[in-house]
Amino acid sequence: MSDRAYALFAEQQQQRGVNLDEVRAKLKALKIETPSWGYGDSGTRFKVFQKEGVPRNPFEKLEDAAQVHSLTGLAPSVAIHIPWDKVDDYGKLRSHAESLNLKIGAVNPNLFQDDDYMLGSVTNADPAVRRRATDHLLECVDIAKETGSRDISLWFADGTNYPGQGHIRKRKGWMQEALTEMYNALTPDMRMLIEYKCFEPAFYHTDLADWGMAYNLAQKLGPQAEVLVDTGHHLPGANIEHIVAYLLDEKRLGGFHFNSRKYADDDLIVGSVNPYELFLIFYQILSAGSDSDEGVRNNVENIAYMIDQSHNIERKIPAMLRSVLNVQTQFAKALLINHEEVDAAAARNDVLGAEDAVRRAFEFDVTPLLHSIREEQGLPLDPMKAYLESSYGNDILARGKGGASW
Ligand code: PSV
Ligand code: MN
Repeated sequence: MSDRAYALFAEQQQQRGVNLDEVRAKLKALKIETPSWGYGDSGTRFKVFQKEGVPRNPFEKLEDAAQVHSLTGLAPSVAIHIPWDKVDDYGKLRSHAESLNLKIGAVNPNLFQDDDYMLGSVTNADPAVRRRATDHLLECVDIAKETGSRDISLWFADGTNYPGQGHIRKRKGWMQEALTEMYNALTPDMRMLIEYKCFEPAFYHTDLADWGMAYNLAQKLGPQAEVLVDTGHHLPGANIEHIVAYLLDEKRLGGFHFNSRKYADDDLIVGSVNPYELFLIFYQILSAGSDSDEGVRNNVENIAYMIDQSHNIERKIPAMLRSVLNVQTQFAKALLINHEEVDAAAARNDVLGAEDAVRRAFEFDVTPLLHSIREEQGLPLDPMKAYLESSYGNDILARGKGGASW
């Protein structure tokens, strides 16, 4: 892509009233956290395919994540899942991350893979199981202190498969009890991000099934509790950007787990199925970024953008590269929306004009802009090509098969 292509792009955008300095600054500030489990072997309930070269431990997961960051400049932190990433010395894991120019990001407690949790973790009718689950949450707060992580992301598989199997209201109380204990253990700079999901693995009811339940709980807990929106966790047809706008207005949008879905929680590469949805999510966020309420603007500044995907058949590192690049592309397009133009059309009840002002931004080719930003940052213009031409993918084959699952 030539300087000429960028010059043409810049001229076109300036004519539309887009402030390109601001666009460039926002693009350079975009940070997307990748999940350690996205580098490991994963699959469906039918089969986990084992791949050659998959990291064998959390240290190697960080090394793979460092490739994604060094080629894109977009992914400086890595979320961990405990016990998948359990190590004897978290200080050592943190130093390893730092030596790779990375940080450890959100700590994710795992309360869904132990036989004790079959009928629930923090909502189990057995107080001993609830105690065990709550202790794991507290353990994760301690780990976050050692790794220097701000966020602890909570997702519960808790739910029931049949009417009558569990007492829904009692379980609601137990959930609140456990999270209150955890909340009280947070240091003032930490956040608790509460994730919801409509179903799976429970098929009748899920204790935290939607954003309203997560929001209600966050409100009861206090200002350090916020809602995490996993884009794959809604019933078909849900308007995710509306949920995003609502939570932002309430100053409770903690972050995202980005991925794509066609049917349920498919965990496919973000932007591969519905890039327009991703663009519209960013439209809501950018519009809140200039809100007159300082609290809303602060919320926008503190959103944690994270990937949460399961690469079942595709190679892990290129899949993660594609994911962060897709997010960057849709973010760049959303930055081209002229909000004044949209608002003016809406104010004169020009429905089609308003829709056009939003959609037009999506239709621009942002490649010259992204190339120009990467050039300025000393990054390869095409990070995917650079990775495929590097020897890294071949070098890691020496790890053999049978690496970490998740
Ligand atoms: C559950 O489906 C989820 O979205 C949660 O965020 C988990 O922590 C993650 O996927 C990995 O299972
Ligand atoms: Mn998730």
